[in-house]
Amino acid sequence: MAVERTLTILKPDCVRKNLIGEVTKRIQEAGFKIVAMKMTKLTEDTAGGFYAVHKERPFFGELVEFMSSGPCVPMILEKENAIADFRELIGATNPEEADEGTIRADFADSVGENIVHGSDSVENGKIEANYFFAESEVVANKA
Ligand code: FUP
Repeated sequence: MAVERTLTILKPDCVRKNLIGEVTKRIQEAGFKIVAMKMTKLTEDTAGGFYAVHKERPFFGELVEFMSSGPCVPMILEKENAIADFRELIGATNPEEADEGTIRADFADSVGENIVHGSDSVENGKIEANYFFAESEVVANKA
């Protein structure tokens, strides 16, 4: 299996609930290497740009408001089969549909406030990683 990268964001609800440590621990214990990480607060423009694909959807306004409501923690994660494995770790977008033991099933309140983002393809992962990180902020994590 190929080594892939995925972009995750520990969303503002994750930060507000003091779950940065718990969620990061689960990510690392599942075998993902963190190769870039920062804390930042998105503006409505940067949140809207990130989710531009959803801009015609009825939930777009709330999504932008939520994603810019407080600090978040984007990370680039590296692992074999990272895209699919990470989406398995976090569970379905709607926490009510997420498998037991997944991050969203355990911690998310709703489909809108669902704790973490995970890229849905290698190609989108690259675009999303570039959205948050300069090449100089990405390290080769050999740990
Ligand atoms: P995911 O890939 O699991 O992050 O899900 P999507 O790309 O489909 O959706 C991105 C974000 O839009 C979700 F994390 C939350 C928000 N959303 C809603 O608020 N309502 C919906 O019905 C679908 C998505």
